[in-house]
Parts: sequence; C-alpha cells; structure tokens
Amino acid sequence: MKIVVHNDNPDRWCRALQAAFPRATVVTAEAPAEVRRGADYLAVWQPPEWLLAEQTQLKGIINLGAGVDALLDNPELPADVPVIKLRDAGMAAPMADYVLYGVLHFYRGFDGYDHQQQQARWAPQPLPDKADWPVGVLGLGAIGRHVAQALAEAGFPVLGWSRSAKHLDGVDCRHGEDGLDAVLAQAQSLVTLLPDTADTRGLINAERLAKLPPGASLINPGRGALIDESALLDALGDGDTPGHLRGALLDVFSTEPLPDDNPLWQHPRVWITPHTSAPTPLDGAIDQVIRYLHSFEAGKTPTAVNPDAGY
Ligand code: OXD
Repeated sequence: MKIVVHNDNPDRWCRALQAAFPRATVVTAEAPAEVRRGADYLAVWQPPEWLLAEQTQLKGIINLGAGVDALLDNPELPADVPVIKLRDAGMAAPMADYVLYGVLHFYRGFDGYDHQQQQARWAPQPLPDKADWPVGVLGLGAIGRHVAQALAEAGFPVLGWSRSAKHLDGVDCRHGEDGLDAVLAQAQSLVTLLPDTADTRGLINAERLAKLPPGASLINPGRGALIDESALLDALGDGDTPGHLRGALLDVFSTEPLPDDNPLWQHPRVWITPHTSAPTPLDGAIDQVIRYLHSFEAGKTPTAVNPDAGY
C-alpha cells in the first residue's frame, strides 16, 4: 500500500500513518515523482493539481478537513475515486464553544458595552430572557448538529435548518425554502454552518438578511462563500449608523486571508477571527484517517462525499 500525504504538517502525518501501517510506503508530496506515483491513497488538504493529475491507480482520496469545497473544485480530481472527508474528528466541541461565545457576545450585549467603554459610559442594559433569543443554525451535519444541541443545552430556543428533513432532540428542525424563511424570521442570532456548494454559495444575500428580525446578529464559522459580503456590509449600516443587523462575528471569508483593504476589518460592528473557530485536532484526525484506511483495505469503502451535493 502506498499513501501520499499533502498538508501543512505532512511529516507528523507520515510518521503516524507509517506506525499504523508498518509495511506501507508513506511519503509526502515532496518525495521524488517516481516514489509518489502509483499511490493507493492520497491524504490531502487543498492538494496541488499536479498531485492529483499524476496518479493512476488511486483507491481513495482522504480530505484532511471537514470542508471538501477546495478538493471538489480541483479540476484534476478524478471522477471515479471515492473522496472521504473528516467527519467531526474533534472539531464539533471547539466549534460549539466558538458559536456559544458569539451568541453570548450579542445576547449579553458585549458589543454595546464595548462601545460604552470607549465613551467611559456606565449604563447597565436589561438582560433579555433566553426564551426570547431564538438562535438559527443553518447546516445540521456532524458539526452543526452538535452546535445546535449545545446551544439548546445552554438554554436558547434553537431552530435548525438543513436541505433534507432531520430530527434532533431539543432542536426545532426545518428544511426547504419555507423552513429557511421561518428560521430567518425568528433568529435573533443566525449561525451559518453549511458547506460551500453550488446551492449554498451566496445563500445569505440582501433579501435573506432583510428577513432576519431587526437587530439580529450573524455568526459565520462555516464558509465565506455562504454570505454575500457586500450585502452584509449594507445590512450592518455604516460607521455610527446601525443598519438592519446589529453585528457579525466572522471566521471565514470569500477570500482568505482577508485582504488588508477589506472594509470588514474596520467595521465597528464586525468581529473577525482568522479561520480558527475549530482547528482540526491532529490526534483525532489521524485516528479517523487510520480507521478509513483500515476500512478501505478490508474492502469496505467508508462513507464517501457526494460530489453532486458538494459534501
Ligand atoms: C475544514 C476547515 O473544513 O478547517 O476542516 O475549514
């Protein structure tokens, strides 16, 4: 068995996979072409086109992250090789912390207190009832489900939305266009955790932002392409004049790193983190990939990504 690894920490991955499969050839994409070629498996994050193009006998491609958008967009991705992705290899818990922080930021009024502090203004604001703070979670995959349930456990009414109907204890699950409208109409905080696919790109546009209650907040740790950034800026209003939306906590952007001159950086009601909401935990990810490779070698293809759906 030959495995080629490409990501930003390939040596650590090669050591772990070599220890799990001592008889395998495990190399990084830096190995000479004659060593890399003829791989059975690629374990990769955002691989270069040549790495996919040069392979002739792949049994599987393992995406070393949860989002497969970059891999599916790679023009050299072979159509007949199953793509397997990481499915909550320990990312769901940090993601739930990130989202809970974001929801509490707006629910507890830290955005307003930030502003008051700059003016040395002491003005306690009333604390809303959690029951009056429905949170919408768009995307109920392995990570979205965990986040929705963590928010419900924290006491918020949670409305979840997914492409197809789902049932989740403690979460009011909706689907379809009507379901999306119902979630948008109620969400005081909207959390976007959908994958980047042809159906979801630009989903949160001006029209849908306008369907949120006035003063709603947006938390996007999913994918930048879900949000029309210029519609978001319009909805946030400029400088001192708030718009329809109260604020946004953003972790992902249509271009990353976020360019220096992007107006989101300077906006007083936007909080930015650099795509760090739920870093993939190395040990959990390695264990999951080892399990995938064992399944492949036992003749059982692990659950593959559906390239048409995009996840
Ligand atoms: C992922 C990510 O998809 O880190 O895993 O964005």
